[in-house]
Amino acid sequence: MENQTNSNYYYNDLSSKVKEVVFDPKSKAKKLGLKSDRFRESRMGSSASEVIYDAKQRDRTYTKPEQWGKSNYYKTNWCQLLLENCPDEIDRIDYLTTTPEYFVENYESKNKPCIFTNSAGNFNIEKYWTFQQIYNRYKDISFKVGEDDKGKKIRIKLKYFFEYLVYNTDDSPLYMFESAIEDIKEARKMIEKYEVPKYFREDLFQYIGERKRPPYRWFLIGPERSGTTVHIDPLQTSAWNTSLQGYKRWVLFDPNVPKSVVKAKKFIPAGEEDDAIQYFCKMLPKLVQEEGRENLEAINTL
Ligand SMILES: O=C(O)CCC(=O)C(=O)O
Repeated sequence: MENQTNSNYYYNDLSSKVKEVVFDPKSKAKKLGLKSDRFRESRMGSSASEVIYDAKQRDRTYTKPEQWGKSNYYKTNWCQLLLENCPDEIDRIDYLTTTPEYFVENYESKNKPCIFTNSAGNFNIEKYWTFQQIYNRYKDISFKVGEDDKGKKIRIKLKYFFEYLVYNTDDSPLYMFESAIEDIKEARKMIEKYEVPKYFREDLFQYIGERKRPPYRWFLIGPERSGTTVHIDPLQTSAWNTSLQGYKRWVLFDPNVPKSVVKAKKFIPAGEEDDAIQYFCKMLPKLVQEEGRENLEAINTL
């Protein structure tokens, strides 16, 4: 019952609770544990600014880089509101005590999502995956942050992306979304630095052959407010994700819910884009209101 109240609360539009907040990149860098001098400035350095400007120009040709922050989300407490009012509608399963058989019977075979607690142990976060460790190891390596209109990958050096992570003021920032770690010689070591959870040891994509294998292994770093629009994964499979730092908001729809409903395009605010921040702040609450929470087979969680 408590969950129910919580969910209804979030699904009500939170716009009336939005407040102005102070943009403070120095404390953001501190929170992320980034110690290098380049994160002690009050704004992004000129090399990073140029690289980012160029990437933005190529990534979204329908809007100018100057327009990326037009809604001033960065000056608001929207992300905090989404965090505090997240309806927790997903089962938690203890990785340490749940057998693969139990998981298959109760979740995988029913197409039911869940979150494993105690599973980040498959990654040695302190030793390898803190922001500072990632920065030290990979700062001069380029990773994918977008695609141009011809589908060509846009890659930038991680050191510039980390500056962007700290200093950007975009409404829906670039999202580092590398889909081919195995193609980047200097980053391949990452693959040895985690263990595939015991439930997912079978690699079904191997059966389609290496040439046709779709992207199946990603490395993601998302600045505040970044995200993907609702989508179906390659070959309709379900991914497992481990969140190593920070928070990530999810909404998962049952495959029966029509795409036209899920996408909620008619609720895109005038003059805005169809992106994750708009979806969670503005479009999803309207969609739920129109459909009725009880009629919409969806799960929302952090
Ligand atoms: O991190 C995201 O925004 C999406 C991750 C993803 O695409 C997936 O697991 O399907």
